[in-house]
Amino acid sequence: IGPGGPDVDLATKVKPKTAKPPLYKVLLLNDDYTPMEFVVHVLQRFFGIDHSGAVEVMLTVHRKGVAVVGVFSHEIAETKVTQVMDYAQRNQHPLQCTMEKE
Ligand code: TYC
Repeated sequence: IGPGGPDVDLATKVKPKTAKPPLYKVLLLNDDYTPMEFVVHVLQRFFGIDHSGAVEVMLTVHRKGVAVVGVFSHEIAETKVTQVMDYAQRNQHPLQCTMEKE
C-alpha cells in the first residue's frame, strides 16, 4: 500500500476505441408475382441461408411484407442488393431488395 492508498490500475479503464463502421440491414420486399421458389433460391444463393431457413424467411416476407435477410457493412450490403436486383431482373421477376442503416 503506497502513500496514496491502494493502487488502482487506471490504464485498464482507458479503452482505446476505434470507430466501428455502421451496419446496414438488407431487406427483401414482398410482391404478388415473384414465385416463392425463386425467392427461396435467392436467399440460398446470395445470403447462404439453408433451404428450410430460406423457406421461413420467404414466408415471413410473404406474410409481413418485408424482412431483414442480413446485416452487413455498407459495401457488402450494396453488393447484395445489386446482385439480387440484377438476378431478379434477368429472370423477369419484380422482386425488390433494398438496404437501410441499422
Ligand atoms: N408473395 C409472393 C407469392 O405469393 C411470394 C414472395 C415472397 C414474393 C417473398 C416476394 O420477397 C418476396 N408468389
